[in-house]
Amino acid sequence: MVTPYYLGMGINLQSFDSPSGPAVEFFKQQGWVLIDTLNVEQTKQLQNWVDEVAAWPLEGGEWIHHREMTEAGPQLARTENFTPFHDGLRTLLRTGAMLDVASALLGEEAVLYKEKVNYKLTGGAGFAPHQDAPAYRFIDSHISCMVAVDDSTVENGCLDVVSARYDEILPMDDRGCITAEVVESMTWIPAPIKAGQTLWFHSRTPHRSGPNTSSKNRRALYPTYNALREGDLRDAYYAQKHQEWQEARDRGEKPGLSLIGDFQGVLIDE
Ligand SMILES: O=C(O)CCC(=O)C(=O)O
Repeated sequence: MVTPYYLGMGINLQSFDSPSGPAVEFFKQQGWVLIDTLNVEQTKQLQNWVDEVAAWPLEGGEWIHHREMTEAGPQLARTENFTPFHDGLRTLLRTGAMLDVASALLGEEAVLYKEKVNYKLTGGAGFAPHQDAPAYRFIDSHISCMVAVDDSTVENGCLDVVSARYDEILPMDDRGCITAEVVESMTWIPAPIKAGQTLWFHSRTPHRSGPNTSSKNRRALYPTYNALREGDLRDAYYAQKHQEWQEARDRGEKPGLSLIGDFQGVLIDE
């Protein structure tokens, strides 16, 4: 049985001082843990930073914006590769407490592998049940998290996770998502979290999310970290992604949002 404490309140970042402390132990058991990362002021600043990133032009930068078609018209779905171009977000995700927690949960020194904002604005689509690990080609030891920019609720499409099922890569369908039979056999826990909290999850922890059917946006950062022992591979990751997208375009295909087909919305071809 999962201790609800960890979903309701989170562990205060200040008390996260030991690689063998309760957060790490809980993470080892469940494959996820909730940490209170940002205070109210820092959360407001994060919201401003994400507004700034969302206002960057669609073309002309090395960041990558993706848009989806919703009932309200075209909306931003995701921005990737933004830390080189935003000082505040680079400092938040590549140094300090976030990196320390990633290292403690990985059990060794971590480095940022990639980063994205998922906007999930009103009407934005959800994500099919999947594990992240199959999309990470170059690394074996990695961890992801969701830093909530806005409160994330059942209505606006929070994550659902499965506890204590991160031991193996589960059977996948042709999109790289978990097969329907396996999805039905598992217990999914809704994980609503507050703006400023971070839900850390193992890269094999099954997760999914519904669409945003509310009138409130549900923006979140998703940094992924890998063990530095395997190398600082962030540039290689984006180079490979650009190459695969170009190859898809050259074949006359539409590039997807991810390297697996988990996104359930309709992408607008740029
Ligand atoms: O933002 C969400 O609702 C889920 C995102 C997700 O699972 C992913 O981007 O892999």
